Amino acid sequence: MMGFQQLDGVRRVLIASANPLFGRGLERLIRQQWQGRRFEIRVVGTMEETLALLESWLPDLVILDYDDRSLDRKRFMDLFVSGNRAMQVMLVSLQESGSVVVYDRRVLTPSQAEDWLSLSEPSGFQSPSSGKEQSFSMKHFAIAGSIVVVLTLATNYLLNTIQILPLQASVQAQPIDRLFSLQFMLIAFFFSLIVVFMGYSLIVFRQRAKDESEEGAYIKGSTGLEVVWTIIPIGIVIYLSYLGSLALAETRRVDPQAVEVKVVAGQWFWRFEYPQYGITSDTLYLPVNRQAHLRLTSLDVIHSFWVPEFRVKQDALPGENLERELRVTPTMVGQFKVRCAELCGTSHAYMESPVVVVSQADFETWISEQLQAIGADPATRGAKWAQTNGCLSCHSVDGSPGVGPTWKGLYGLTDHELADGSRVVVDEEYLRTAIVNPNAQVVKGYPANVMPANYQALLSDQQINDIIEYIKTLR
Ligand code: HEC
Ligand SMILES: [Cu+2]
Repeated sequence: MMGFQQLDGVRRVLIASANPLFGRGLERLIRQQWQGRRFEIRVVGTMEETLALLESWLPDLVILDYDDRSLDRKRFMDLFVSGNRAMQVMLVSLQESGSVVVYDRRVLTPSQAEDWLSLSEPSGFQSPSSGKEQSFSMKHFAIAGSIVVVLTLATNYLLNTIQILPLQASVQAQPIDRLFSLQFMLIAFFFSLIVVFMGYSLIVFRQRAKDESEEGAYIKGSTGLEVVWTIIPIGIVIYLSYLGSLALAETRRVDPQAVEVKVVAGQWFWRFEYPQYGITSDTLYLPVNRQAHLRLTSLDVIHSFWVPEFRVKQDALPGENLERELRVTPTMVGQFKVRCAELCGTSHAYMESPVVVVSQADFETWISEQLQAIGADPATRGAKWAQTNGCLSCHSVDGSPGVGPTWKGLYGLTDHELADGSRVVVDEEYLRTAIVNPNAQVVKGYPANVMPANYQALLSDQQINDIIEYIKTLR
C-alpha cells in the first residue's frame, strides 16, 4: 500500500466525473489542502477522456466519482491493474448530506475529507501492491489454522483422558460413549476455532504504542458467510440427531432371553422383584452378559433409575399404567450403585442401592439361596412360580377351560391325544417338554404357537421341576 509519504510526491491529479460539481468541488478542496505544493489537477467528464489522459498524461493520483455510472470502472480497473506504473486510485462519493464516502465505506464529514486528502491512503483497494497484502493475510490464516488444529487435538486428547465418563459397564453404554467421543471432538474443534482466532487477533493485531492509525475497515454484513454459518451448524445438528436416534434404538434393542426385574422406587428406597423367581431383594443382582429387562414403577413421587456405569437412565413414575422400561446388559462383573436421578425429597441424595453384577453361575446360586430362604416344599413353590410367571392366566387348575388346557387331572393320563393324532402318556418327561418346547407336542383342540416358547431361558431348572411337582399334585 502506498502511504502518505508517497502522496507527498504527487504531481498530477486526475479527477474523473460526469458531474462538473463533483470535479470542481474536489479540485477546490485539494487546492486549499495542498497549498504551497507543486501539482497539477485535471478534471475530465467522460470515460474516453479519462483513458486518453491515463496514457498520455500519466497521472500519479486518479480520483473517480463513485456514483457516476457513465464511467466504466471495470474497464478502468483492468487497465489500471495491468499497467505497471505506480498510480493511486481513489473511489469517492459525495453525498447530499455534504459528507464524503470513500469506496471502503468510511464516511467523512467535509472537514474530515480534508484530513483524508492530506493523511489517509486508499486501503483495501485492488491495487498492484495488494498481492503482498493477500499473502500477508494468508500467512495469518495459515498460522491461526495450524494453532486451531493443534489445540483441537490437545483439547480432544484431554477430554478423552481426564475420565469425564465413568467406567463403561454395559452394552447400552457403547453407542452412548461413541456419541460422547464425537461430541468431545466437536467441542474441542469449535472451542479451538473461536478461542484461537479471538486470541490471535487480540495479540497480533493489537494497537501498538505510537500507532495512531484509524480504525479498521467498516464491514457490514456478508450474505455468503451468513449462509455458510447457518447451513453448516444445521447440517451438524441434523446429523447428530440422526446418530442420536440410531444410538437410542440400539439401547432399546430387545433380547427375548432377558432377566425380568420389576424395579419399585419409593421415598427413599429401591426394591427389586424377580417375577420369574418370586424373589424380592433390596440389592439388584444381575447376571453378566445377559440383558436385564427392568420395568420401573414408583409408589409415591417421580424417581429415576440411574447406574452411571450403565449410562442409560429412566424415570420411575407412580401409577399402574405408567410403567417404564429400561434394558441393560452388564458387561462387567462387579459392584455398582443405583442412584435416584430425580429430586424426590429430603433424602433424595441417599437414595442409593447396591447393584451386583455376577456370573451366570453365581446368579443361579444367588437365586437358589433366595429360594431356600423362601423354603416350603417343591409343589408349593411350583404353585408360586406358575402364579408369578403368568402360567395361570392361560391354564386353570380346577378343570375350567382357558386359552390352554387345564392342568387338573393332567398328570398320569395314559392316552392323552395330541393334534397329530398320536396318544401319549403324561409323565414328568412329557410335562418338561410341554413347558420348554411347547410346539413339539401340541395338545389336540388347542392352537400351536400361543404358549410362549422361551420358558427354558426364563425359568431355572429348579423352578421347572417345582412346577412339575405342582402339576403332579392336581389329580
Ligand atoms: C399365553 C397362554 C399360555 C401361557 C402363558 C402358558 N401356556 Fe401352557 N399352553 C398354552 C396352550 C395354548 C397350550 C396347548 C397347546 C400346546 O400344547 O402347545 C399349552 C400347553 C401346556 C402344557 C401341556 C398341557 C397338556 O394338556 O398337555 C403344559 C404342561 C403347559 N402348557 C405348561 C405351562 C406352564 C408351566 C406355563 C408357565 C410357565 C404355561 N404353560 C404358560 C398356553 C399357555
Ligand atoms: Cu428418588
